[in-house]
Order: sequence, then structure tokens, then C-alpha cells
Amino acid sequence: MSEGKVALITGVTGQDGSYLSELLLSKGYEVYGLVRRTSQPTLGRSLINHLNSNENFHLINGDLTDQASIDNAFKEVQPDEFYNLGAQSFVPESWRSPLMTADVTGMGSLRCLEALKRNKPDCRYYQAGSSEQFGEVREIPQTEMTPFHPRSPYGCAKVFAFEITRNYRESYGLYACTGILFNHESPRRGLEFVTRKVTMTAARIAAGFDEYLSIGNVDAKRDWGYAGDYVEMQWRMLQQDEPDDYVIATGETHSVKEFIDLAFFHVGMELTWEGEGVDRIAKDQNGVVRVRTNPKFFRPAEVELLIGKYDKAEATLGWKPSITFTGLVQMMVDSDVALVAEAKERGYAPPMPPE
Ligand code: NAP
Ligand code: F7E
Repeated sequence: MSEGKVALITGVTGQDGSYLSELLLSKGYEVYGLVRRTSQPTLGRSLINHLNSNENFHLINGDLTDQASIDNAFKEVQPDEFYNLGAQSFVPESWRSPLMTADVTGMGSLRCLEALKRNKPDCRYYQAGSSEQFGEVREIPQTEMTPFHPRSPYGCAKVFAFEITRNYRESYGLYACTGILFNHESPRRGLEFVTRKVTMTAARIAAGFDEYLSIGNVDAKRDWGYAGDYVEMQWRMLQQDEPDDYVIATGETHSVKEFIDLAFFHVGMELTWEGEGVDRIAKDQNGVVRVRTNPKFFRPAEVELLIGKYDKAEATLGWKPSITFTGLVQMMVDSDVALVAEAKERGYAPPMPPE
């Protein structure tokens, strides 16, 4: 069915971009990824290194802040499907660099829609939306009908991207969809996000590289799924008769504390928590402090609770999450334990989450 189709992906070097590329290549697509110029071309591209030898996988230079580069990519590639996954996607960074975040994550979407409208209006468009659009949630669980109340410049930029995608669909009849995806994780997750930070630090502690995990608000609750499942839904959204927007979530919510407890348990440590707020600590079964809260990881405005209802995606896209919360934590811990062991064996420093 998809034989011979051409896809263009922004954000191809990220977690989702790498999984989506693999999926589309397995379906017989010709895949083009838009990449930013870097001073060291091979650095930071590790998630797609294994695809470079695939004759159907190509990289094309461009940047979401540069309209000309996106127009040129459309002209050159003439895609059947376009996936806008590129973003400044780390929420804390969006307070440090709010204008850049608005430009890349918000205006970047409009630039892509404009390029599509001018150069290939029959191309199908996927916009990476986010549960951060719900922010201070107006109802529990959140659905496609839940009003938005973003709590960060990142969330605000994603609301703009969502609205402009819907507007271009309604104004110009484009096949344009937004997937409102809740948090999705994997062994390829960036080390600054809380799940990977926890699993990598647990692996490092177990191997003797660190003594404890330094963390922020452990009471925050998220609906965490597996990224490999979620990219399949991005593709399915573009295979329907009519374009529409969908929530993709697991329907379960868990606290950061629960995630930490499970990850540490999986490397042989049973944690006991003491204290409140920024003074929280957790000790292992031998009384050694393994987790300390640090005010620098708390946010100016927090999203306390997210839990999605995916009924519409289940009915229309045939969506069901394939991996449990416990399965996800174990998958990520196992992968990081293996990475740390490999580094130790070969004598180099294992990856470390940024401070
Ligand atoms: P990610 O790992 O942070 O990847 C972001 C990608 O965007 C990278 O490839 C990055 O390229 C690229 N990018 C950043 N600035 C750019 C620019 N100016 N021009 C072109 N590309 C640029 O993100 P992810 O987790 O894969 O998420 C994919 C998308 O889904 C993002 O839009 C994110 O906001 C959204 N989302 C993610 C989640 C989640 O839980 N993962 C949930 C909801 C929505 P470099 O390698 O050059 O930095
Ligand atoms: O934080 C708390 C933090 O950075 C999750 C992005 O993919 O998903 C992601 O955004 C929670 C927050 O993800 C630390 O306060 C505690 O409540 O892993 P995160 P996020 O902010 O939910 C959405 C759907 C996206 O769209 C985004 O692109 O964990 N937390 N302590 C911490 N978070 C971090 N990063 N580091 C900590 O030390």
C-alpha cells in the first residue's frame, strides 16, 4: 500500500524521528530527514547512524527557523507525507530560551504548513502535538475536547502549532492532523528528561559511578507510554479518509516517585523515602542516601497531573498501548545497565544526564 511513497521528516535525529524513520523504511518508503548543520557532522546523530547505509534514507539540510530551507526541501523531495517532529522539546529550556522555543516549536509549524501549501498541497501533514497543551488540566482524564491551559513557553508554542494546523486544514482543505501525544519514552529518550535521567543514574549508581540521584518534583504525575508504539499512530493518522486530531496516551498515570522506586528496585535497591518537598531524600536498604531533591530541578509553573483518554484513537486508528508501565521502566533500565557495562568494559565514561 505504501510502496513507493516519499516521506519528509523534521526532527529525524530525535527519539521519535529515529523510530518513525525505521517504521517508514520497513513499509517501503523513501525517507528524507531534515537536519540542521552542525560543526561536527557526525556528533549528536547517533540515533540515526544505523540508517545511513540504507539506500532509501537521505538527509537534507534545513532548519525550522528558516522558511527558505523548508521550501527548498519541499521542492526537492516532493513528499507524499510530511511529519513535523522537530522542536525545542525540553520544557525547562523553554523558560531559558522562550523566544527560540516559540520560533522553532510554534512558528516552525506555520513555516512547514506554508511550504506545503505553496509547493505540495496534496502532501499529508502530521504535527507533533503534546499533552503539555493541557497543562493545568481542566478535566481528568484529558481528551480531544479538553480545553488547553499550557504552563510553559513550550506548551504555549505547541498550542499555537495545534491551532494553526487546524486552521490551515479548515482554511485550505489540507490533509493536516495533530497527534496530541502524552509522554512517550524509550532507551533513545534524551538524557535530560526525567525517565531517562532516572534509569541512567540508577544504572550508574549500581555500577559505582554515582552515589545518588539529584531530582526535582517527584509528586508530578505523567501518562508514560512507549515511543515505538506512538510513532505507529503518527503514521496511521495520515492513512485515514479524513484528517483529524487524536489523543495518544495509555490511560494510566504514575508519579515520578513511582518511576524512581521501580527503576531502583530493578537494579537491586529498595528505597525508603523521608522528608517533604525540596527536603526529600530516599535511602536504600542499607541506609545509604540514593535520591536527593534539588530546588534547581523544580519548575516555575508545574504540570502536576496528566492522564489521557484514547477512546477516539482506539476506535478510529485501532490504537492500544503494547507495553505496561513496569515493562517500560524495565526496558529502559536494562538498556542503560547494558550501556554502562559496555563503557566500563571498554574503559570510557558512561553517558551522564546533564546537570
Ligand atoms: P527530541 O528527541 O527532543 O528531538 C527533537 C528534534 O527536533 C531533534 O531532531 C532536533 O534536531 C530537532 N530540532 C530542534 N530544533 C530544530 C530546528 N531549529 N530545526 C530543525 N530541527 C530542529 O524530541 P522527541 O521526543 O523525538 O519528540 C518529537 C516531537 O514530539 C517534538 O516536536 C516534541 O516536542 C513532540 N512531543 C514529544 C513527546 C515525548 O514525550 N517524547 C510528547 C509529546 C510531543 P537536533 O538533533 O539538531 O537537535
Ligand atoms: O518531566 C518532573 C518534571 O522533563 C516530567 C517532553 O517530551 O513530555 C515531555 O515533557 C516531570 C515534570 O517531561 C525532574 O517537573 C522531577 O513534572 O521528563 P520531563 P515533560 O516536561 O513532561 C511532553 C509531553 C512533551 O511534549 C515534552 O516535549 O518530571 N521532574 N525531577 C523532572 N524532570 C526533569 N526533566 N528532570 C528532573 O530532574
